[in-house]
Order: sequence, then C-alpha cells, then structure tokens
Amino acid sequence: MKRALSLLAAALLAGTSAFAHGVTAGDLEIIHPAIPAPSQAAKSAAGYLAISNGGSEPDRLLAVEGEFADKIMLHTTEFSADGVARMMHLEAIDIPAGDTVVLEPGGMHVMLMGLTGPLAEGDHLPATLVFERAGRVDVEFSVDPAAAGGAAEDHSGH
Ligand SMILES: [Cu+2]
Repeated sequence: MKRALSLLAAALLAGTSAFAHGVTAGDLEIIHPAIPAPSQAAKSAAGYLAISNGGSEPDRLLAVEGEFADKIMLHTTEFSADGVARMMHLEAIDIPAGDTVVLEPGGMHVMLMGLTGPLAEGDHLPATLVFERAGRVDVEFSVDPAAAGGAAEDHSGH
C-alpha cells in the first residue's frame, strides 16, 4: 500500500512538472540531516537537521519516514525547573517563511524508535521528509561521530 502511494505521488509530481511549476523541495533547503552514532545496543536514536525556507509562505514538517526505525516521530526536549529533560511529541514543526529552523541536541529532534539494525558511523540512511506545502522530500541521514558527552540527549528512556 505504501509503495502504491509513493508511485502515485511520483506520477502526480511528474504530472505537475509538465506545467513547469518546478516543485520538488520548493523553497526549502534541507541542511545536513544527521544522526550521532548511538551505541551498538541502542534501540533508539535522535536525528537532527536544519530546514531553511527561502520562500514567502510558511511550511510545516509533518512527518519523517524511513526504513531504519519502526517508528519515527517529531520530538522536542523541555527542561523542567530542576533541570530534568523531558521529551514532548510534536504534531508538526513550523517552518516560517524566510526562516531557518534548526533541530539540534537539547531541542527539537527526529526521534527514531525501534532501530531495525545497528547504525555505523559513515552510514547514509534514506528517509523522506513530509511537508505540508513542499510535499515529500527524499533525504539521507548521515551517521556522524557520536556526540561528545551526549548525556543530555540520552533517549534510553523511550
Ligand atoms: Cu525524543
């Protein structure tokens, strides 16, 4: 079903390009999607990226899809008054016009739950970002060196 849907999406995109609207990622620039290498035993990890919107209309990141985790969600990290970090689920991430939104350790992140295999530094994992306006944008998350002192981003509680 998923495959049929993406074929349909591809057909629709091919159809629109005939009208020279030049869709693809629209006004969005996706900057360095990356996952700091988790430990071999990790069942979850966090992905980060920046999204720059050079257009005059806001967009929203609705979802991230990929085969390397059972469940991929958008999260933000909130710190309570006593400094305890807590993950909050986000329905979407707003990408204001003319702005750059940064997902980074200690803040918003792409939560990867139920990793389907070990992630090794240097891996490139295909994923699809789903935007409200720009539609589906294929990217690759690179597995980067483990973050130094990444205790603040310990996702073992998920
Ligand atoms: Cu999280």
